[in-house]
Amino acid sequence: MAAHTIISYALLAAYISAVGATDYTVGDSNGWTISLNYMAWSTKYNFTVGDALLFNYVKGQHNVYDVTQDTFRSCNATNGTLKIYNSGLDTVNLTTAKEYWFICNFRDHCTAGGMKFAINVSELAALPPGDVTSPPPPHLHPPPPPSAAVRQGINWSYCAILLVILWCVSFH
Ligand SMILES: [Cu+2]
Repeated sequence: MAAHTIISYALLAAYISAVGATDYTVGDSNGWTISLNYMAWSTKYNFTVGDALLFNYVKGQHNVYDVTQDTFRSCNATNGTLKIYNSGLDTVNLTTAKEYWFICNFRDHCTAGGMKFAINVSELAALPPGDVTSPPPPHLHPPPPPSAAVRQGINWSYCAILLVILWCVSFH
């Protein structure tokens, strides 16, 4: 197989791993707690379908309500609650491209404690044109077997150096 084909696959694989699903811990190292600005936290990231939010808190001291926009605004979860999480370590899979609203429904944590935020989850981005060399037609070359680097978890920079050496040997 030509070296440039191998490089194409390596770039494609690297790109896929770069855009892969991400788990975001809400509040980062602070977790889900009062007196943090979660609206500000939520603007730090771009969330896409397949990502997940991890809510980390002491069970019984907080909870997580996935709510409608109206309930998010009012902090009144009498209705407009889509889902409730209260394990203390909750994973919320972002499965749909839409706006999500989350509050804590413990006492005044939503109204006064800052425990509310909204995120806009977008579809997975398409491959940008020109960013990755087109792979060859599938029937001309069989797909490469999983490389040793993938199976053994050797890091990508090591793999890239090997490919550059291979490329140099092939063309020079
Ligand atoms: Cu709370």
